Amino acid sequence: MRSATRVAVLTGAGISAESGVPTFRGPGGIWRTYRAEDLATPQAFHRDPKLVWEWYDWRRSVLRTVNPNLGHYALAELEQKKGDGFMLITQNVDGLHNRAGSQRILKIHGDIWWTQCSACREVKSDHRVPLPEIPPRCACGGVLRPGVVWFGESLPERTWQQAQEAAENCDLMLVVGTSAVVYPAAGLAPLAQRRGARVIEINMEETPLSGAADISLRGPSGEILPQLIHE
Ligand code: BJW
Ligand code: ZN
Repeated sequence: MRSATRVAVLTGAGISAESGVPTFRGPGGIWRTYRAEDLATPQAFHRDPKLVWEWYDWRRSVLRTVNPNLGHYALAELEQKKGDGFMLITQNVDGLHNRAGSQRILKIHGDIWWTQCSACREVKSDHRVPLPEIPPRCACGGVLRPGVVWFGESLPERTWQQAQEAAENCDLMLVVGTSAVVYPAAGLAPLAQRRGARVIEINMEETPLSGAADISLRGPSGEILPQLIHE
């Protein structure tokens, strides 16, 4: 941690768990109650945009009541220490890394506070909770969609390219709070390792990545990250 000059960090839902944001898989996970195919695919949105937006509107209302935790703050501090050699790649759409002060962020699955017009493709920030109209509409008359990446969709091209570059060029990668089952994000740590980086995993549980990681730290990221960064 001390000697690394190029640090890439990949985060997943687990880093926000201690803030009170539900994860997707595991106990209390979103996909235990809801089917991903009904809510997080382009087909689901095409079928029932109102249902999908009601779900996102509800998640946005929950996110309004939570705050970043010590794990998010520790990563913002690490960015201060490492400067341009730091990159945070997040699968999270919750905006908590921004609120903790991180700036060098690649949001590979988008942001729940963005909307994208299905007609003119314009992406905008929209923090209204609840939305005044569901589904919300663009000034051009088109239906807006949440600015997130659903199953079967490609990741935002430029952002994904930058994430791959960060993984290829880092000497240390931290992988925090992700089940490491969703691709292509789950391929970033193996990519970094093939290019010679050390990988440290921080997770409450074992994941498909644990065996290959150089170090696997088991526990809550809100406790482990501040310790790692302040040692
Ligand atoms: C803690 C903790 C604490 C708890 N401290 N830790 C078969 C094989 C390979 C790939 C595929 C396949 N079939 C289909 C695919 C592709 C698919 C995929 O990967 N599916 C797999 C699930 C099988 N991927 C895609 O479709 C992607 N696109 C793509 O591949 O494009 C190319 C393509 C184009 C056309 C056709 C086919 C391919 C897109 C993936 C988009 C994912 N979207 C979501 C929703 C985002 C919007 C929203 O929020 O509504 O992204 S799904 C959801 O999963 C979300 C997350 O970002 C993502 C990853 O989840 P994450 O973050 O890892 O969370 P959890 O809950 O899984 O894990 C939490 C972890 O934290 C656990 O390990 C806990 O132990 C831990 N934890 N508390 C530390 N306090
Ligand atoms: Zn439009």
